[in-house]
Amino acid sequence: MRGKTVIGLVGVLLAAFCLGVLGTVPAAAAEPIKLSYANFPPAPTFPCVQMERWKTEVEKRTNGQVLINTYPGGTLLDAKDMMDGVIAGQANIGCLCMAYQPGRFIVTNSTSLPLGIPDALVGSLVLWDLYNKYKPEEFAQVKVLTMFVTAPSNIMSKVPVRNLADLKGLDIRASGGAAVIISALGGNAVGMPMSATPEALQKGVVKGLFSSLEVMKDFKFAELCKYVTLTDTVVYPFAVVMNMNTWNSLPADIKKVLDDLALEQCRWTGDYMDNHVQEANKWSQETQKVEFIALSPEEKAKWDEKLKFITDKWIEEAKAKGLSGEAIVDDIMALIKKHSK
Ligand code: DTR
Repeated sequence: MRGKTVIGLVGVLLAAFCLGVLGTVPAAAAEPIKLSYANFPPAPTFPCVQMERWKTEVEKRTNGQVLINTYPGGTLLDAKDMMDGVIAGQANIGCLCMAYQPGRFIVTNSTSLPLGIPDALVGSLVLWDLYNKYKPEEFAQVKVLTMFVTAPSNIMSKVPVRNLADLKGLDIRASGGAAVIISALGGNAVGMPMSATPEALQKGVVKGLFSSLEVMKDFKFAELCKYVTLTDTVVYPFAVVMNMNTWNSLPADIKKVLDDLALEQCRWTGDYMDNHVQEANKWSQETQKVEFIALSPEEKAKWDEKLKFITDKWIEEAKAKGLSGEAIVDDIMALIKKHSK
């Protein structure tokens, strides 16, 4: 009887010792945390490429404790439902293009003003710093996992656009700040998410679009749009957000992995975007015989002149909404300088 008690006691002590020393054993044996990640455009496009990269890194860095199920192509949430869908918990994570809801994301959409963001890498770093400085109210209900922007936008069209007269009244698909710019240049801006654009181009609802040029390859727009007019103007800002209850339920070590990845993912995506645009341009020119139209300095000066009022007008509108519009614009200019070095 006594012998059995001793054996039992030793067993208990041994188990307690193992738990103490190998505290990770029960955790590793626990079920992994499964998270859904919704995205609106098709899988081969850049928002989904960055999503797959993030998934791979998170699964690796948490040793499989977190598994991410990705849903590209609007299969879980559509472009315009993304933010509210994540807030409501229809997906744990979602990737959204903030330019599709200009009135909702005023501070972060200011990166779409014509302020000279030179590329996606610099723009992404500018956006991330801006977000962290202002922490706008519209993100209070979610955890922001990262942000990034596209490369600057150019006009892709079925007909050549060599000057302002060619653009006059032309139906060009653009959203948010990009739509403001197309309108200011005299075009007819037609708003819709990128995911609706292939059909609109095919059916002739629009004659072209205003976006970063990697879509010429990723959406095969080069098969329809044989002209690119180089303006290198506006970028479109994106955010990746997580449902707040999901975030609050995560263990501290997992939260740290996700926080540590935020800036790295912003930089990775900007870099991927810039390189991918180069590849897409080569493909468009060499295999699709797309003509790239560079504006003469005199013509470009006329275009820039038309955009001058946009920033001042935005500052006034931001002020009317209680935001420090001037300070935000000054910050963007300073951040462009800082990150361009
Ligand atoms: N330029 C924005 C955003 C954008 C650029 N490339 C892609 C690819 C897939 C979805 C969105 C975007 C736009 O025109 O919507």
